[in-house]
Amino acid sequence: MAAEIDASTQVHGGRLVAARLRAHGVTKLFTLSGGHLFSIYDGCRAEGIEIVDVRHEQAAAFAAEGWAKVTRTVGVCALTAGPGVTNGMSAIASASHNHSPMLVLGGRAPQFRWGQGSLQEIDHVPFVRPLVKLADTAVETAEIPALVDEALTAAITPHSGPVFLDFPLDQVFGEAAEPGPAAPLPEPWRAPAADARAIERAAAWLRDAERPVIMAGAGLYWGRGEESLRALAEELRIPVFLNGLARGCLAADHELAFSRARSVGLQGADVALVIDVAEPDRDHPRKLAAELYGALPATLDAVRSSAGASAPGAVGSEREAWVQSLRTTEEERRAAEAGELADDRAPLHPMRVYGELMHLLDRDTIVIGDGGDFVSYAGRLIDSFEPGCWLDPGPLGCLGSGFGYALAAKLARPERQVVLLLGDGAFGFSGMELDTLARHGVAVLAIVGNNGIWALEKHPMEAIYGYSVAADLRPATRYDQIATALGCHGELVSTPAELRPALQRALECGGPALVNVLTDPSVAYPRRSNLA
Ligand SMILES: Cc1ncc(C[n+]2csc(CCOP(=O)(O)OP(=O)(O)O)c2C)c(N)n1
Ligand SMILES: [Mg+2]
Repeated sequence: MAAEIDASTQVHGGRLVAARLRAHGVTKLFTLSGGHLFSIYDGCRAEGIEIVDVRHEQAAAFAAEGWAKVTRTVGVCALTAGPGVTNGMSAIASASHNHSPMLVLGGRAPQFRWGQGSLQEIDHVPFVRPLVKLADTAVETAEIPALVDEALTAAITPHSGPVFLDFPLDQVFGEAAEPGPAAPLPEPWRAPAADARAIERAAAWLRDAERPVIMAGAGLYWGRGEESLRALAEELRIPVFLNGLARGCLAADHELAFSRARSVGLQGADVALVIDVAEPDRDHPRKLAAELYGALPATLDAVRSSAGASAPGAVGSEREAWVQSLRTTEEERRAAEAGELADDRAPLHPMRVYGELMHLLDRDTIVIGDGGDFVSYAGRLIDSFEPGCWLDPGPLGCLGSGFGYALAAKLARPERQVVLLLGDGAFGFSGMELDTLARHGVAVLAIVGNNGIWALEKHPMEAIYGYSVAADLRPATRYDQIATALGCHGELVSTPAELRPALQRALECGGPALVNVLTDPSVAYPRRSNLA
């Protein structure tokens, strides 16, 4: 239980940081040790914020992003001055692309001798600022609480994203009075709907369409629009396609949820309702009939009632034929996957890995992808049934995010299965975090698709040049032995028959586990473009 601070007591800056985090509901701080952060640690200890220490700052920062993705609250990490912050840059960029609300606390060399070359002295703010919604330095101990409030508010305000504060050593170890209670953070998803005329226009388009679709991305998830989306889709009988973080906002087995029929659906549609994080001043590839900028639940509810869809005959009979035609396509394409899902080659076809795994996943399993082709297959095959159950790196596509995401996901949802899908190349970026999982007893199941190559690069390079360079790894590396050396359960799988029992043992072992599956390097994911 945290000791109360009375307003007249002087406390150190680290305690001020932690008290504010605690007041706003933060329960975990992801970090890697550095003397510049000691007073923040001391404050977290006093305030009852759990400190989760990792083996590389990129994992701390990706864990903060992962926490945000799973909980839709701000994820927080503390990175030591200089190299700690520079090591977190990829995750900050990733959070920026994904609109993940995340607060990065940086250590900083002391202010009283700034410019004299203190250890780890570098001004972070200029290179962090282009990637974040707010980047600032706490130049006075007393201003720390207000700065933390401002940063958390900025992170959560749409479009949500990362924010950065750094704390000069002398200021964060110095003392000031605690300023009293914090104002609650905003809840932007409760804000009013978009402009009523735009809503009527959109509603009319959707009601009168013959072949409407809804396409939604991460913005649907951040905006907590899933319930309103389902009600709208059901009342107007509109097929729904979801990508990225929006997956699971409509369960994959809902009669209006489609994935394999997406290209057919988008090409055949006469009206599309696109829900995402479009910026008002961004050019759109196609002319828009109506633009709706408002809170998602209120806006989608208003579109639904304005369309008056519950009135008998409000939606034309062509609508059912459209839904049925997409269902036929969806089922045909799913049926066509059956052969590869049961492929019995050894080393395994990546599809077979998912053919087995699918039978072992719960409806609310959180699946995390970090890799190339191995994860592309997962993206095609793994169905999500609840929001926040599919985490991939997003548009920045940064390899190495998976262990941080998985650590945070399991800490945020300890009662659920968390499965981390890794390419063997991807494993190398943060494989030492197996040690973090073991030390903190975090029962993530990692599955390595071990093809001994950087497949997503090797196959395209060969297609273009007839040869490849810098695209090979050691074949059959024993990542399972690395796992056991670091205190986790490890399994090697060389044949399809071994796979399901190995996965079962790994899921039942009660702790972190890695299943190292040897996969066929000759299999290339059938993709239309590589870099677009
Ligand atoms: C940090 C980072 N470095 C490099 C890349 C480029 N890249 C994208 S996929 C890929 C290959 C991944 O290989 P692996 O994880 O083994 O998966 P595979 O394609 O073999 O299934 C590479 C190198 C990237 N996206 N991110
Ligand atoms: Mg590989």
